[in-house]
Amino acid sequence: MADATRAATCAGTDIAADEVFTVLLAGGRGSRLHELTDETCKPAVPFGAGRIVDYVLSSVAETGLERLLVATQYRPEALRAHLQGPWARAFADLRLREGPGVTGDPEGYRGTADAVLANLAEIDAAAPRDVVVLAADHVCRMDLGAMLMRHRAAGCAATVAATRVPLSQGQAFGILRSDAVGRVTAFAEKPRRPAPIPGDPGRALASMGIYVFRWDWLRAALAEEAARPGTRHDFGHDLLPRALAEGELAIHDLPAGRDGRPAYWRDVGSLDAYRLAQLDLRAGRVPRGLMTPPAAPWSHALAGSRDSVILPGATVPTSCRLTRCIVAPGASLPPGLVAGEDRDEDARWFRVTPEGTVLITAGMLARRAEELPRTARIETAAPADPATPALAADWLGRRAPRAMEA
Ligand code: ADQ
Ligand code: ADP
Repeated sequence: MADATRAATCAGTDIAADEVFTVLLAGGRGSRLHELTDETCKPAVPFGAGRIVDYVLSSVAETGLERLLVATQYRPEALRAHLQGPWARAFADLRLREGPGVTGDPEGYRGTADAVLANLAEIDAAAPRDVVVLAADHVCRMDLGAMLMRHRAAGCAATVAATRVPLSQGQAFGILRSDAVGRVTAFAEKPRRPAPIPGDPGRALASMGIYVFRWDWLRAALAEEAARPGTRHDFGHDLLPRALAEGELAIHDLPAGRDGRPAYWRDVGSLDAYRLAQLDLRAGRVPRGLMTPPAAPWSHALAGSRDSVILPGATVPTSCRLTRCIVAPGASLPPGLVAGEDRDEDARWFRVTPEGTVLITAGMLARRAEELPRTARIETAAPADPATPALAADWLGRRAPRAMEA
């Protein structure tokens, strides 16, 4: 352990990279993205010129965490191709593990914790001191080195990353309270009535779904949880409350991050959050890492539709007028289509969220075909398969090629 010539350390820390094992939870269906996840898991849904998962992968790679296990379950095909393509060389040890749901077991994984339990022997063989568990569906740039340092300094078995969200959105998250020294004192998973931050009535302190666990603790806790009647096999519902009850849960507060980076974090699990985060990216409000996707150049194609998002492989004539729309890959809009101005009319054909985001897919257009003028395709949009930007190739090029285990 003391051999200074041996171990690579996590960026900005003195923590040896080989003491840490990272598990990326990438298996969820993402049902609140509706038709966008009909054919692919949420992490592989396009975002900017890349895919949602590029953000978390960038954070992991930039921190120098080289041992990564990606746990998948629902429709992993596009994710697998993406990992085997642009990302294959970013990690020394990248494993893609398909959950039982993929291989035909109707029960599939039971919850997020089960995705780790299912790979317990493999993680154990790597003998890590700490395990980082991350959700694959967040848009943020996260300094995981700072979080690991915080975890070690706090000395708890578990550390959860937290950020502030508008109180009105608190129901969608695990909501925390912490004391002056950064111990979590209360936690409720998706509470019906989220508690505001003391002294900050408009906001709640939310779990970002990013955790660091001491492996010896997590291994034992997973085994005990698996046998507990009534468990949901879930980090938010079961493992965090367990750590809290044992007085073993510390908080890593994102805005207090060591390096003063702007704190931007969005769970893009709903159509509204997804559309708004894409607009933030276009407006330059999303901090970029070395390998995060840039805004999609084609997303600017439509003058007068600045609050709409055209996904790669969609076709939108310039004569269309779109307001708050998401145009899905493969959708080919007829000239002159107006959408997003009359909710009731839109709702007859398209999906409209309560907040007013309109999702337009090829299937929805087909249902409406009778009524719409038939036209030739006008190509305004882009490559069918979004790729991680050239910058990434450049950065990755500095590393030796490595084969990925599949
Ligand atoms: P949610 O975002 O609702 O809440 P969930 O959707 O269950 O959590 O899953 C998180 C991640 O795990 C996603 O990336 C999902 O794709 C993946 N996943 C889900 N089930 C899986 C399985 N069986 N196998 C592999 N991967 C799986 C969580 C926390 C909250 C917190 C929010 C922050 O529970 O406390 O506030 O994240 O977004
Ligand atoms: P603002 O008042 O800055 O225009 P909001 O009222 O939407 O924006 O949000 C207040 C703060 O909460 C901002 O710092 C914003 O970045 C953050 N925020 C908004 N929505 C979310 C979200 N879903 N998740 C995390 N942080 C959010």
